[in-house]
Amino acid sequence: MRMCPTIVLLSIGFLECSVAPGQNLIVNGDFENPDLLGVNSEYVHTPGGNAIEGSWWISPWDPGTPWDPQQHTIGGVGAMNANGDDSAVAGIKKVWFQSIPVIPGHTYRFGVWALGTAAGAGAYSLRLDVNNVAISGVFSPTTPRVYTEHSAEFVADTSTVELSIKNVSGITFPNDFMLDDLTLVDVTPCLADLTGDGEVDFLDVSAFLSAYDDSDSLADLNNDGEYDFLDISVFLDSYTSGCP
Ligand SMILES: [Ca+2]
Ligand SMILES: [Ca+2]
Ligand SMILES: [Ca+2]
Ligand SMILES: [Ca+2]
Repeated sequence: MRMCPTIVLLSIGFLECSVAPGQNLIVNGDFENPDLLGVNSEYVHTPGGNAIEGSWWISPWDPGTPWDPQQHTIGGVGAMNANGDDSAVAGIKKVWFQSIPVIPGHTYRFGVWALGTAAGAGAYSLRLDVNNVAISGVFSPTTPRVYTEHSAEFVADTSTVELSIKNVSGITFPNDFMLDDLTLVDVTPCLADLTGDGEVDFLDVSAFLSAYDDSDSLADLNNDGEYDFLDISVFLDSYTSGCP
């Protein structure tokens, strides 16, 4: 996300401040980086492939054979393979985790595409956590060998969040799955985008000032029926942080 300095709005007010919509904040969430950048796990890394319970390897960068030749990224080749942990601590062991800077108060969507070699809870029982707190229920596949997306939203209350994926069942077999295309996207409603085009720029300033002058409900950004400095404050906050 590109931040618009407050001074731009206050002193000039007419510079465009566009941002890339839907930017993925996870590093190497598609596992296409040959150096396994950003990949962390509490499972055992077994580059040679499946050897023990509670292990992982990333094909094709690790020499181990993947559970399935498919990966999810269009035009890509890499995906993470995991053999689920079957110990008493399966429910707290992170298959994958990464710490990511975020904006407190913003709403984010954490998503993962997963493929199980079987169907049902025995294939995988994945849960999405933020700072070790569950933000989702437990996801299992209904069909073997098909990538399915699972996701959940949360509001950040810290400036860095640790995202993690846990396989909570503790089952030994089959419990073999693949992960690909992990995403974290800021889905906070963009209040300052009064024109609804996904960007904040002079057109929104103009629309806000005009609606404010007319006591048009469009300018009542805090929804209290009044048109005052509180709405201007909400507009400025949203404008300066830009659209997600
Ligand atoms: Ca991939
Ligand atoms: Ca297993
Ligand atoms: Ca706009
Ligand atoms: Ca108001």
